[in-house]
Amino acid sequence: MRTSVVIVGAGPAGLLLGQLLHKAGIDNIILEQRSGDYVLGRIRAGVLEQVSVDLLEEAGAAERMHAEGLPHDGIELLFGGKRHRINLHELTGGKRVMVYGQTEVTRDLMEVRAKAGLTTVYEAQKVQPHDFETDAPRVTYEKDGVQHTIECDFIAGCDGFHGICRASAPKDKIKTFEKVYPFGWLGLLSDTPPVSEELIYAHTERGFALCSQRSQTRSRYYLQVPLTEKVEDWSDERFWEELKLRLDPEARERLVTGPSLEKSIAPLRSFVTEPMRFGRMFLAGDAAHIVPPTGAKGLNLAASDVGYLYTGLKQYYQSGSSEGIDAYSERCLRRIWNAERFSWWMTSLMHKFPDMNDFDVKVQEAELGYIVRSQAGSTSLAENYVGLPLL
Ligand code: RFL
Ligand code: PHB
Repeated sequence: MRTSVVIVGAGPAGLLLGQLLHKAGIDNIILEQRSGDYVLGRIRAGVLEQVSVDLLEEAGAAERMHAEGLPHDGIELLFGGKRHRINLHELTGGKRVMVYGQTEVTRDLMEVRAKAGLTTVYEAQKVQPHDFETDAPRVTYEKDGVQHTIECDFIAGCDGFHGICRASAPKDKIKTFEKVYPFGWLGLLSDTPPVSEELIYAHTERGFALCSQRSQTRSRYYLQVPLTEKVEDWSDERFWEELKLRLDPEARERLVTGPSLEKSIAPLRSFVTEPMRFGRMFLAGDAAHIVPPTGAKGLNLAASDVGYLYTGLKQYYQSGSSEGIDAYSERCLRRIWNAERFSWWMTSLMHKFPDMNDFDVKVQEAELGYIVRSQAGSTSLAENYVGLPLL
C-alpha cells in the first residue's frame, strides 16, 4: 500500500490534518489504535480560539459548530468571594472564543472524513514508523492479526502524549522540557444548565474550580484535587458539595446539580519537545507538547500545529518548495512557548500549591486584583486567552 502522508492518531489533530490535506488534493491514511467510539468517549477541551474555528471552516467541518457552538465575549474570575468579568471582546478589539466541545469537533471531523470516503484504520495495533530519516519512510501496523506496510512521503505523528512517534525519534536528536504540577483536575459532565452564562475561573482557599459548559443544557465543572485522590471516592453529591463551597453565594444559589454523565481526574503537566520534525516525520498536537488546561490551549495548539503542517505540505506538493516544512518546527515552537508561558502563569495564579504559605496567597490575590483593575493587566490576560495572532 502507498499514500502521500500517513497520519498516526485520529484525535482532533490527526482528523483535522487529514481533512485539510484531502481538500488540497493530498491523499492520506489515518491509523488509530482505538475504536471510533472510544475516541468519542474521551471528554476533554471545550474552548476554541478563532484560529481553530478558521481551520475547521477550511476543513469543511464547521457547520454544526456555527449552529450549536456558543460564542463567548468574556470570562469571569472569582476571588476573595466575588466575581469580576474580563471583557475579552472589548479588550482584544473584537475577538471572542467559541465554546464547543472537543467531542463534537472530533465527531464532525469523523463525519466529513467518512463522507469523503477516506481511509481511517481504527484498532490498528503495533503501529510503528520506519526509515523517516531517509527518502522512503514507511509505517507498519497489525489489524486483525495481519501485518500491513504503508509506504509514504511523510509521516505525521498526531498520536498524543503516549504515542509511538515521539518515542521513535532518535534519542540524540530530541530534547524535552517538563514541569509536573502537584495536583489534578477532577471533571464532571452533567445534563444541567450552566451556572452562569460565561466560564467562571475560581481562586479559593479550598483550591481552584472551573465552571464550564458544552451547551445551554450541558455543563462541565472541574475541581482542583490532590493527585492522591481516586475518582471512586467522589460521589456526585460529594462533588457538588465541594463545588458549592468554592463558589460565590449567588452562583451557589443558582447551581443546578444532577447525575454525572462522566467523571475523571486528569493530572496537570507542562511539556515541550524540540524539535518537532525528524527527517520526514513531523509531530503535532499532544504528541509534541502538553499544557495544563487552565489556559484552554491544548486543543488550540494542536489545531495551529496542524495549520502550519498543512500549509507546508501543500506548498511542497503544489510548488515543490520545502520552505514551509523546513520552517514547521520553529514556527510551531514560537507559538507553543507563548501558550506554555500563559498556561503555566494561569495555573500558578489560580491554584493552591501544597508548599504555599500565607504570603504566597496574598501575592496571588494582589495579582488577581491588579488584573481586574488595570487595563494593561486584563488586556494581557484577554489577548492570550483568545489566542495570539499566528506569526
Ligand atoms: P489526542 O486527542 O490525544 O489524540 C491522539 C490520538 O492518537 C491515538 N494514538 C495512537 N494511534 C495509533 N498508534 C499509536 N501508537 C497511538 N498512540 C496514541 C490515540 O488513541 C488518540 O486517538 O491528541 P491530539 O489530536 O493532539 O489533540 C490534543 C487534545 O486532545 C488535547 O490537547 C486536549 O484535549 C488537552 N486536554 C484539555 N485541553 C483543554 O484545552 N481543556 C481541557 O479541559 C482538557 N482536558 C486534556 C484534557 C487532555 C487529556 N489527556 C491527554 C489525558 C483532559 C485529558 C484527560
Ligand atoms: C472545558 O470546558 O473543558 C474547559 C474550558 C476551559 C478550560 C479548560 C477546560 O480552561
